Amino acid sequence: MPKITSVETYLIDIPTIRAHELAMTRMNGQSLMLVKIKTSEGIDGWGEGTTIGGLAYGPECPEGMKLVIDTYMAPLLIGQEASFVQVVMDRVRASVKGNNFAKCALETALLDAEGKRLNQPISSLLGGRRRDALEIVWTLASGDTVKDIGEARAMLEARRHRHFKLKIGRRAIRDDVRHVAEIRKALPEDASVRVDVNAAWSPKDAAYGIAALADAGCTLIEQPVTTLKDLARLSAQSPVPLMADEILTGPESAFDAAASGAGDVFSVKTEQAGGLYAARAVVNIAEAAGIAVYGGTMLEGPVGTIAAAHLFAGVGALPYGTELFGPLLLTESLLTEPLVYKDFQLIIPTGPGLGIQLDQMALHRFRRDRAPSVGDVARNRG
Ligand code: MUC
Ligand code: MG
Repeated sequence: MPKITSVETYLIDIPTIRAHELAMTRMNGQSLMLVKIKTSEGIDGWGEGTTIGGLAYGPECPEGMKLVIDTYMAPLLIGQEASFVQVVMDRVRASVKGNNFAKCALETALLDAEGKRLNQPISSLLGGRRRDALEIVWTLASGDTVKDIGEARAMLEARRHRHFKLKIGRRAIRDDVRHVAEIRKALPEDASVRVDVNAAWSPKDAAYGIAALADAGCTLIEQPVTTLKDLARLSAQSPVPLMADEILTGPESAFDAAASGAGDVFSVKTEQAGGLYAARAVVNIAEAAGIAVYGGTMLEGPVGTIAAAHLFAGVGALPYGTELFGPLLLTESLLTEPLVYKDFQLIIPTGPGLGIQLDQMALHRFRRDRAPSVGDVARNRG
C-alpha cells in the first residue's frame, strides 16, 4: 500500500478581475494556500486552503494554514498509509484542534491522490454522482449599482449566470435596499436576486432589512445576523427564506442550527466544515431536517472549487444552485485546461482525482516566494 512521502505548501497570489467588496473587506486579489502530497507510488495529490481578505472573514488565513501544515500536520502524515484518507485525517484531528480550512486542504490532497490511484474521480469516492454539471450563481460586488447592473446583463447575455447574489452590509441599510431594488428592477423576471449580509446587521436592523428586501423582490437572504439564536428567531418570521453560512462550522454546529430552526437553507462550504467528508455530514443533517442545501464558496481557486464540485455532484437537490465561481474572479486559470463554465453551469471534471491539471509554470509565476526573474531585476533597476 502507498505511503505518504512528502507534504509541500505554497502561497499563490493572484489579482482579481475587479475589486470585490463584502461587508468585512474589499478584495483586489486572492491568496491561495496550495498543498501537494506525494505518495510512494509517485502520485501527487493537491489541496487548497483559501480565505477572504486574509483574516477578515474568519480565524484562518493562507499564511497561517501554511505554518500549521508545515509545522504540525505534515509530520503526522509522513509515512502513513495514503489510501486510508479518513484514518490519516483522524490522526490529524486527534492532535490539532480547529484549523478546519487547513484540514480541508490536506483531506482534498489525499482524496486527489487516492482518486488518481484508483482511476476514479473524487465524486465516486464520496458516494457517486447525481449530475455532471452545477448551476453557478454569480456574485455582484463591485461596490457600484450601475456597474453591477452592466455586469449582470453581460453575464445573462453570455449565458454564464442567471442568478445573482449581492454582497451588502457595508452601507446604511436604506442604501443597500435601494441598491438591491434597482438591480432587481433592471434584470429580467426569471433572473433571481439574492443577498449576503455576512452577519453585518444587528437583530433590529435585520427585522427592518429583511422586510424591505422582501418588498424589493429579493428571494434569499444569507446570514443577516451573527448568532444562531438571532437567526433562528428571524427564520421563524421571515417572508423570504434565510440562509445560514457563518454559523455552520462543521457537523456539530449544523446539528445545532437544524435543531434550532436557524436557517431555511444551509450554505455548505467544504473548508468551513473541515473537509469534504465533514461537509457531506452537514449535507446529510440538512437533508434529514428538511433544510435546503446550497453549494457555498470561500472564493477558492480551481483546486478548492473543483473539490467542492465533486461533493455537490452527489447531493440530492440543490434548489438554489451553487456559487462555485471563484476561479472566474481570478485573472489566471492556473490550469493546463481551463474549467468549462457554459449555459449557466460548471461542468464537473470526470478524470481521476480532482480531474484537473495544474499549470506548473503559472504556479511558479504567482508564487509569493518565487525567485526574481531577469525581467524583474531589470524592471526594479528602472
Ligand atoms: C460568503 O460569505 O458566502 C461567497 C461569495 C462571495 O462573494 O463571498 C463569498 C463568501
Ligand atoms: Mg456568505
